[in-house]
Amino acid sequence: MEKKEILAQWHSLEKKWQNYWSEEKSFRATNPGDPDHDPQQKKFYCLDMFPYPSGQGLHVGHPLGYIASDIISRYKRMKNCNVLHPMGWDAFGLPAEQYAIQKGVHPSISTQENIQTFKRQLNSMGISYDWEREINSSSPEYLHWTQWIFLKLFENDLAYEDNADVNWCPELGTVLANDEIIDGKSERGGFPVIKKPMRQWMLKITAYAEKLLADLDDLDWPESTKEHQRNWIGKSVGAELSFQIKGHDEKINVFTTRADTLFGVSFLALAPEHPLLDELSTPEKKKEIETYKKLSAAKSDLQRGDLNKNKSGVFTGATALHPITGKEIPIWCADYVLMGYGSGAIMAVPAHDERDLEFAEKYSLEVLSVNDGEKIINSEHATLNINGQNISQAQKSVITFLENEKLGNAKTTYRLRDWIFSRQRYWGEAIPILHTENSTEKVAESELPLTLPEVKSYLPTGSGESPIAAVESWIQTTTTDGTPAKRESNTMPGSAASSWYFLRYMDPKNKTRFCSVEAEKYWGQVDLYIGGAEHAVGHLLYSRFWQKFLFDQGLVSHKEPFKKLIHQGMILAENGEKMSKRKGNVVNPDKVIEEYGADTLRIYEMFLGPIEKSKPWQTSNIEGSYRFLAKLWKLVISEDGQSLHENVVDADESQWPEKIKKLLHKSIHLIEKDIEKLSMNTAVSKLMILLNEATSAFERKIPKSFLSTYTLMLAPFAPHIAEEIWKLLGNEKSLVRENWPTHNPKFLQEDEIQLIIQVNGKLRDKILVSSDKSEDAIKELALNLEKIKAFTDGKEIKKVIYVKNKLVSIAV
Ligand code: ANZ
Repeated sequence: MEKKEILAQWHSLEKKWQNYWSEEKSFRATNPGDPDHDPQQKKFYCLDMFPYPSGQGLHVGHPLGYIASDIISRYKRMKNCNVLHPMGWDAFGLPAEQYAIQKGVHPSISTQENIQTFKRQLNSMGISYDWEREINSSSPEYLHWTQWIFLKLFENDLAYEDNADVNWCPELGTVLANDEIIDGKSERGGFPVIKKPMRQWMLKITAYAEKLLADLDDLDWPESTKEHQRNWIGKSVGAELSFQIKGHDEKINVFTTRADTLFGVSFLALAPEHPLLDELSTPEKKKEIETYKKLSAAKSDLQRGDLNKNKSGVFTGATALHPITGKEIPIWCADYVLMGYGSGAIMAVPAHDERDLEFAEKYSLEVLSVNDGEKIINSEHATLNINGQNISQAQKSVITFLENEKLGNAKTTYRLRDWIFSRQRYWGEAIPILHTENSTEKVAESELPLTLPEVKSYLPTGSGESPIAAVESWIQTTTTDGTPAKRESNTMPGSAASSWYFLRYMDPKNKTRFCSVEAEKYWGQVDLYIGGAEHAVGHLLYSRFWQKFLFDQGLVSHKEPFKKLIHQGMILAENGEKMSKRKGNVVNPDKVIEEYGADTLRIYEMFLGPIEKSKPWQTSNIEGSYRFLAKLWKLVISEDGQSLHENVVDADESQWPEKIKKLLHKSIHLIEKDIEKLSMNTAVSKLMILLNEATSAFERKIPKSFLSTYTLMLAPFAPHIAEEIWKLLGNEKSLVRENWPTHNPKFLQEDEIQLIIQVNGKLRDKILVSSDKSEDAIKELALNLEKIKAFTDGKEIKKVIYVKNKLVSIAV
């Protein structure tokens, strides 16, 4: 058979099985209450991060995670689980809006087209989604509940308006969340981002800082992702204390994690946005400070903080008094101090803080050492003496002193900021809020979903208002009691819908609740969540927050949404570069399927290497995966592809060579373990070895009994070919819910085991013994070894210990 003919056969059977699965609803998950629901089955909820349906369609990088989660889903169905494996669309967002701006096409229309492409591509790979549960985050049925959850947050004072400094991207005409900014530039487009005070909706995620931190410990997530979240939450335990400003009534509050260094303070530094700055700076310094403030406003927090290698600042002309010694301390303004952290002011201790030292050296400020690395020095005054204490003792002493003198107190801060939840854009969920002259009120729940008005231009106004602000007929309304009101014109950010979509899949068509109580109870947590590591903070933190909030409201039954998480690596171009449209090095899965078949694509992507690793695509290596499947095909299927090959013979397991029985049972067991731990590359390799060994051991006469089991094992990986072989083997039903083969443990035992022989704890010999030997026989054997006798002859044997399958230890 030529490759061309094989592919023609494969392509037609791919279509056939894809249609069959779709018509038979083969991948349908059942909810309690469904007529065909089986309460005996275990549930398994396997979720892929839902994609943004971009105009480019899928590239070969997307399926890496999708294929892996599909393999485990198909496998779990064969293990008799009720598998929820859904897919949907994160359909709001900037690209569709930008496309609308350029082409004048309504975002919902271009998004619909893209969704069709994505769906066609996913189906062409045989991904086993339950399409009855498909969701689209921009649909009224879905956004209804996004808005509803927002209202719950609002009712619980977790959504509020604030005039805070925000990250404003003039180019995009919108504010951005911290996690949407990379190195001071917008993640999308790479445009400059500046600080600007604006009215925004905020979600009080900081109220959940401690829970978000504490509950990380129990999650089966990559340690690096948990660490990322811990750092993002950034808990710091320390103290807050105040310094009197000389000649003023006001005090400056600082936050420090090093209260023990209080005697080493040589200056105070205020963030340029600090509210006391204008008031305390002396007249001759005002101009310089104004200029400095403008300079810092153009920098991102990262440029000011972590990336800042050249610290700068301006002396305010004012001084403060040391709370213990009364010494005069200069007050500076420096932009390495961030307004959004602690109190926006620091006590600087150059001897023990690198940033402060850099600054002190630049501006010739005092550097006073107050510890020798272990013990406190130079820290004595009439009211407090901490010399000789260790650092943590000293911290406690200072904090106790401050608390007694009402100068300060212990304090814990978090780096985590509240979530800026409004966007001045068109294509997002309307925020269901009304503004009357004197109040801010929720839109009545009965008015949800609140859909967007049609607009002529999708362009942001640039003044910080969404284009919908101009649609008077939509904006002007009344409250339920008839008071004139204006609708909120800001929309929600992209990460709103993705913060709860995993709940909607549990009961996607529910019209009265985001999902029914029973469905949520039944599906509970996502058992396995697969998606990119770029979501390590943003999405994964926001969705944990919403889930925790819903949990506290008694609306869901688990406080964490995702039990186990895996990040798939990236597929790079052949030269190791990132695949990008701009570089023209994107490999399209449609083409790969066309040339090699869907199952080859699946096998190849899994065979590339560990799922978590990033790895280059190598078109030349696809041949290897193709040859594996083609070899099987030619071996067991007739030339015309319509029946089994005459090589396939009737012979039951008792007639197989012993070697193959062993290998098969071992492979069933090990592939099962591989799938469970998502080690798909090693599973594929075991399937390849098994086929090779069997082909030669059976001398190309493959018994049906072997082929049946092998086909079932292949099914999660190469489902189209497996279904076809299964059918030609004479089975009437699809193998989707056929049982995964069981292995016979008898065949797992190794024939021989290696044992270490020790005399008085020292290794003296190694032997191979047959695994069925008794303990006594093994001890006897060990004592009679020549090498051992050399150490035991003429001595009294005190003890012989046998540690099963490991060692014999002799004491003399
Ligand atoms: C005195 C001191 C002495 C400090 C010393 C450190 C070392 P983490 O651990 O990250 O929470 N700090 C406080 N507020 C700040 C702000 N708004 N912008 C920039 N820096 C700020 O860091 C806490 C430390 O960071 C605080 O403790 C303070 O400097 C500084 F040997 O106070 B420290």
